[in-house]
Amino acid sequence: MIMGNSTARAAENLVPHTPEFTLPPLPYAYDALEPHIDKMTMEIHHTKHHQAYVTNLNKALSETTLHADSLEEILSKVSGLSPAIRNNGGGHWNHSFFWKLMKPNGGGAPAGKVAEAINQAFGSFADFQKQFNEAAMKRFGSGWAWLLVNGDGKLQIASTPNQDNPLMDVSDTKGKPVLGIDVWEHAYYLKYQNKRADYVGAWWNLINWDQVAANLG
Ligand code: MN3
Repeated sequence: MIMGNSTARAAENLVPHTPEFTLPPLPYAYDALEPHIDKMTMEIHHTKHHQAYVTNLNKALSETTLHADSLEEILSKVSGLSPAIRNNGGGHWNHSFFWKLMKPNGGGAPAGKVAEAINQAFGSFADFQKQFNEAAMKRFGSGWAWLLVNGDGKLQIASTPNQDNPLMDVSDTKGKPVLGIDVWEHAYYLKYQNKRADYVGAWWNLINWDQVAANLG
């Protein structure tokens, strides 16, 4: 659950209200994911792009009388809310999720229950990677590719446009994300330019499989 800090808004005595969200710190240094993702990309992505989603989400929420206890709750009913809440709420959730999925010296193949679940759903880790890479490559323009647990409790690969995600009621594929990759150009252009496939390929060297296991629950 991504909880906001409700102190500031509570102090304004606004009822009903939603939490005020803040930029979470990265769990590693900006240069920690080199050479796969460069320091400047990480710094701009976190301090400019992600910060802007947080700032604009809080602004959009301040213009409503919405009451929600968490970002997940907001995303679950985003069809009835403004495009600004959809785009920036998705942006804040997706990036908060994404940073934790990576770590220095990550990657390799998953073990334990993640490996079992992937093998059961996709046949092998190699087949899973192939299908996930296809989802990441076929997303036209900006968006995300996901591994999620769907409503039937099964692992599934999907992609969403812009900052949408499977937690949103507007998503074609709904469920609980366990792994995801940002394929917006801002995630890779400084180092990889138009070569999205090279970025996606390098990203596999960073996966924090312990976090994926925690997401799987
Ligand atoms: Mn991004």
